[in-house]
Amino acid sequence: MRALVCFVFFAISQLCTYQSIAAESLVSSPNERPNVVVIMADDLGYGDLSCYGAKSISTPNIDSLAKQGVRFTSGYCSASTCTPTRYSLLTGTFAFRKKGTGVAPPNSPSLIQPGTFTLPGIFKSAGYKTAVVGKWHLGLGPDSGPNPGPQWNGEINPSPNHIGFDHSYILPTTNDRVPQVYVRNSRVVNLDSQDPLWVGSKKPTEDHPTGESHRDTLRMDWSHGHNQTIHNGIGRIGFYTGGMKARFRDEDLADAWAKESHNWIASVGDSPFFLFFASHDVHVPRMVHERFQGKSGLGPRGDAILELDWNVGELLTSLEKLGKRDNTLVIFCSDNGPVLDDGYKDDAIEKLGDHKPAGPFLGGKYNICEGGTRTPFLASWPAQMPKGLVSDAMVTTTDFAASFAAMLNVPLPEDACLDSQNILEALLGKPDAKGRDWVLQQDNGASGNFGFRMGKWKLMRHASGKATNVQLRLVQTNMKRLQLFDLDADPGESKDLSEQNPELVRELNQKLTSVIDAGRSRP
Ligand code: NG6
Ligand code: CA
Repeated sequence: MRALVCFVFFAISQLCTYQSIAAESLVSSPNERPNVVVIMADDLGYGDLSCYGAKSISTPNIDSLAKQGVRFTSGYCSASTCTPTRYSLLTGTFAFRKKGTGVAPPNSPSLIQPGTFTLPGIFKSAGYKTAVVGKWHLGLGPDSGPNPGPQWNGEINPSPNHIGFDHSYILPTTNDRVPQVYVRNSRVVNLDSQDPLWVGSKKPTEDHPTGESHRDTLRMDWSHGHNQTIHNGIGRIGFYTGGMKARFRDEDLADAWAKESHNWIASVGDSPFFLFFASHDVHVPRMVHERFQGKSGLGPRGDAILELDWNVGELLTSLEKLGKRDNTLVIFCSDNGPVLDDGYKDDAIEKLGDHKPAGPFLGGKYNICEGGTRTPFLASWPAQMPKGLVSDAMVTTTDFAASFAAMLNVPLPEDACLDSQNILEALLGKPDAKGRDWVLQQDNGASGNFGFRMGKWKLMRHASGKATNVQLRLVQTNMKRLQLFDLDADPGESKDLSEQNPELVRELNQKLTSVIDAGRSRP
């Protein structure tokens, strides 16, 4: 078996060499360099889109990407929560390698400090204009010195503008965490200096209204957590005061992202561009615009899927109108798998009906089951790519850095993008492109739980014995340390085959351990 594994790795390394040569010739002329838009949905599961088999909901705009490009059946984000996935997306390095990259609190310092080699930096050095619009959730401000974290009332440094983005318009954390303000290019938008913004983790005054003390006034009640400062009738995680003119309505986020993206793409003129479009849908609180409320029949979670689909449609329309759709590679993915009750009583469970947010897979957000990280993944570049293709190649969000570096002939420094692989051929839907040979799945990071897939085999390794949300019901289950699944025969990870295949379990566990211990997995 060991010989077989070695041979597979040798073959793959040869294939990677071949892939990068082929990729260079594929897009060698600068005129053929596409604009790139990465759309990352939030908490969207494999089964949440009609192009992935959902019957109770229709997502025509996102589905159009599948029709005009490639739909991946083995597309993965790197972690089953937001912050670590975004960290590895932008750095090309697995988040578990850097401490403190679990779900970031409101005053978190920037988890990516200036000087880090980043995905937007790759585009920038190839002459692209770069922007991020949407949810950030990677911290802001310095991580050392007298005032670590975001300087809400001044210039926020570092912000996305200091780590590779020319332009940024962001929701700083996630919308169930304070504060509800936009930050554009390092400054809180519409902040009145007479009404400074304060953000903290302790109640500022005894009489500060909270989701607990004023529960009867809430428009959306909480089920766990989310009972601190109230804004827009919704209890949040964390406390804040001031900045009243800067605060937005949750209902207006999707419109704000659409408008800002359109204006920014219009502003770049003929320059090639990279846009990271990070939607907040379908994360809690699911308080969508009035025109989507009650429209899905699945409750606010379904309504948020409709709003997300609308947002993607607006973005595609902007590209069309600006004459840029044909030469723009649009990638659609998610930051982690689905969750139903994520802390608010929003009928996600009650109105679910037959809808299966994770499709055929087990689990979702917070765990290492397939549903946690195997998510919708689409790529479409009308000028160059095949249309309507379904690909089983394994591709991950961590691989964008090495893939686009290869496309743009940007060399990767030895000590950067430590886990990113060049899967450009697979991303572009080239026939026979295999993508990755293995995929590592982490949860929020601190648990030490990992999933590891090679071909059809999936190893689950639970260091802590605990797994959350396995049945999408926020349950804790006692998990056996090592389990093995045959994903071809059993995509739902229901039959543990570890006892029948001890040698295979040992091999996969050793490979997983070596990826972790080596400190890097990029050759
Ligand atoms: C959890 C929150 C959850 C969500 C998650 C982060 C509670 C009880 N749960 O701690 O609501 O905010 O963090 O989600 O507070 S993520 O998609 O941004 O990773
Ligand atoms: Ca998320």
